[in-house]
Amino acid sequence: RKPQPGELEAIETASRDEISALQLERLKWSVRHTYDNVAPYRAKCEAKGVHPDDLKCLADLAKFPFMTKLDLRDNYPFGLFAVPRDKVARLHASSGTTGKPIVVGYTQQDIDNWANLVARSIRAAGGRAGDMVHVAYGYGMFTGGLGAHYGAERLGCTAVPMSGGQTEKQVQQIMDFRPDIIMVTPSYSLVIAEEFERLGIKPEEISLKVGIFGAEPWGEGMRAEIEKKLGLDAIDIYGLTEVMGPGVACECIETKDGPVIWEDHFYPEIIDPETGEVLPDGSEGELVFTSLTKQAFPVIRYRTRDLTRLLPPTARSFRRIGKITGRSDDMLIIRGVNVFPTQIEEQILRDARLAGNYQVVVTRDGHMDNLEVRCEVQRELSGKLGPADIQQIGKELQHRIKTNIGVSTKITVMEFDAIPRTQVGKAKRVLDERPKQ
Ligand code: ADP
Ligand code: K
Repeated sequence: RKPQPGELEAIETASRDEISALQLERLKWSVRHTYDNVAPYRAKCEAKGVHPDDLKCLADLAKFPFMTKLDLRDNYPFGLFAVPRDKVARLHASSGTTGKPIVVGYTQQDIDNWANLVARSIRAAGGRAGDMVHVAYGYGMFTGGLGAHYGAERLGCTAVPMSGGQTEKQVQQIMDFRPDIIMVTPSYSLVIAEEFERLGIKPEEISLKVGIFGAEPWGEGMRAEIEKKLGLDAIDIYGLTEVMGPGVACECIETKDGPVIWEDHFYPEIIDPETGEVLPDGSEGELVFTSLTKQAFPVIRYRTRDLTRLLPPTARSFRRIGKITGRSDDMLIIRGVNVFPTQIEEQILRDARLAGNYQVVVTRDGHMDNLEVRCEVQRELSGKLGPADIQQIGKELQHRIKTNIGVSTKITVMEFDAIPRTQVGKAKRVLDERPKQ
């Protein structure tokens, strides 16, 4: 399934000089476009004393201000869009740090580029026109489902919009339709694999040849396990809503050595998360992206908070990213869904019966992450509520978190003062008890 000569786009095997020249030309356009059309971005540039004319070479980008999730939150919902609302063909959303999600938009051309890049990603993973692609990423406001779907169709594949959940039906359908490719979170792929095991179906009886896995970190151990249990090649795809969605970078089947960044559309930098200084390729730091072609929602130096390294080109002329080793903020990824402790806090505080002290405990049960929220009733209610009241409080909180953040939780409502207080410094809100990758 290694791509044959002629199957790749010319830019995928271009020289580094050609790539840099294209990047500079597009970068100038993108910075100018954002400066001219996004008032909050222009204000940031003015405050820093930089202007699009200052961009003469790629390295000049380091003079420009960063964009962060906070900028998206402050300009909710459409304040950072660079085109009029009626030119926006699609909206998607992802978790913000608080109750309000962050919202991104795409013009028809943005959707088109995205479909092309996901098609390129599926091809890098070994997919070809005519293959059947079972999409088990969630559809809806998340970018995963529709992003994968449009890319599969663009490559000329048969897209199966299964979405997440209903594991028995997933397995039944894979057996009946015989897809070649599955696109899903790595953790859920193992749940599907276990259902196959339970039914006594062997890896060699499963039609899948390639799995394209993303939305959460996973390591080489997990790759080996997925490949063995499902009898396929497991490929890593990376992306984030703010920058586009899945397909910002994707591994190639012939090397499986880290996602290749589609550098003709996204310019990467690695920075020191403390100082903001740009670090040389190979150093570990925070990944920063600048979009080079996006019209509706351009990002200039967007801080992903993902910690990783930039690696030299191998299977393609573009650079790669190493495994994501962590985050420079407190975002948790639970079954592919981004969750901030502050979002949980907000839902707890909406119930006047609950005190503000809480703890979020993340554990791994088999392959799936579980989130437990421990909270306390107010001092004056402590010891006075019966089990039915306690249960009701928990049920309501669980429902609010599910509807507002999109993640299932186990809720433990405790008496006042049951969660240990820290005497010094910040409260320890998150206990991450998952084994290290
Ligand atoms: P997606 O649907 O691609 O997960 P989100 O915006 O919901 O998009 O989440 C993006 C975040 O998910 C990234 O910043 C990163 O932390 C994580 N992520 C996405 N893909 C990967 C991957 N292949 N490996 C590790 N982390 C990933
Ligand atoms: K995610």
